[in-house]
Amino acid sequence: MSDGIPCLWMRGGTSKGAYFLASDLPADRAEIDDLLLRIMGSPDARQIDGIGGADPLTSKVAILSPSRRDDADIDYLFLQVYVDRALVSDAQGCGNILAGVGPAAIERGLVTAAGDETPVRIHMVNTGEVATARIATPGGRVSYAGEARIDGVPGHHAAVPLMFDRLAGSMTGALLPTGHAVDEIEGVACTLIDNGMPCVVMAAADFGITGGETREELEADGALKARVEEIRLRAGPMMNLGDVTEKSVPKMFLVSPPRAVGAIATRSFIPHRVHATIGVFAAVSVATACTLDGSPAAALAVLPEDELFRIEHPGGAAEVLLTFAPDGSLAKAGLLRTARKLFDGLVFPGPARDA
Ligand code: NQM
Repeated sequence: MSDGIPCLWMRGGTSKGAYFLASDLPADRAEIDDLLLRIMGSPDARQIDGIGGADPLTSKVAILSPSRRDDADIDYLFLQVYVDRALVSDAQGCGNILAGVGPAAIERGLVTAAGDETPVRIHMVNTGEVATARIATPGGRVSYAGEARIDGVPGHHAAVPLMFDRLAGSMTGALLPTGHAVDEIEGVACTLIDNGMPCVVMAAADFGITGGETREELEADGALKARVEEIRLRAGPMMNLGDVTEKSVPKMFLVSPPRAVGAIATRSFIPHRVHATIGVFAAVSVATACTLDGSPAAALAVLPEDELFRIEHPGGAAEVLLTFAPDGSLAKAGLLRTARKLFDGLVFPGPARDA
């Protein structure tokens, strides 16, 4: 490993991470975790001796391999490398980093470009679901240039539409793991929902805030963070996630009426830092909560006339497409992202950490 490990450093949606081929990494998971901590520079609040960006949103890893499944081209394992703890977790997926998986798979020759646009079917190993990403490949090469823009990312880039068939119960076994659209925890009405990401959706007003606060203001509010965490620890076992003390799920959402043309405004704890924008699967889960009678989200939401739910977040809004079957059940979900190759090279892990 002293010769370096091939690594693509990419922006996926509103996150950033290191993309590896599984064949370039050790087979053993404990060895991978140790290597990734040394590559990203964790544990250290500044990740100064590694390539991590000192924020959970820029300390992410995708590991790619050819899929053996008939319905997928690529297997994508997502790993969250904690910034200030020696912890690497596969206990959640990531739809933002997912946006870079199709381009990375084509760049690395795992998928052959086919025409101006190449569909890549991605098996998300963390949850078992399959996503289809459509990648711009004019002339047989990935193009990152285009006219699509997503809030939270400056400029315009090639569109990476992501479509999902079945996300319900991705980690908890059911869309509503408790069987209810609303449960009361510590006196707060909560929707415990999993449409791709386990989330707890609550009204910001129940916490005495407007829901329009900045990331910094929310992170500085120790009493608020403690109350949200107390509810999260109670919600985890109710959502079949067990003890979530050491887990990055469920994500905690404080929602309020939309400020602009959106369906609802959100602020999310993921779970200890506040998201600068919003997670992809989390946005799908919150959009779904907006459609559930009794949910605190439904009470505040302005439902769109078409199927495009604009979920407002601190950096603007994410557009979630939800399509429903004639019986009212959710048929498909989708989201537009962009991605960009930032750096392609060899990464050199730091020295073995002291025992
Ligand atoms: O919910 C951050 C991100 C995410 C996850 C997090 C994500 C998703 O924005 O699909 O994308 O919630 O930890 O990268």
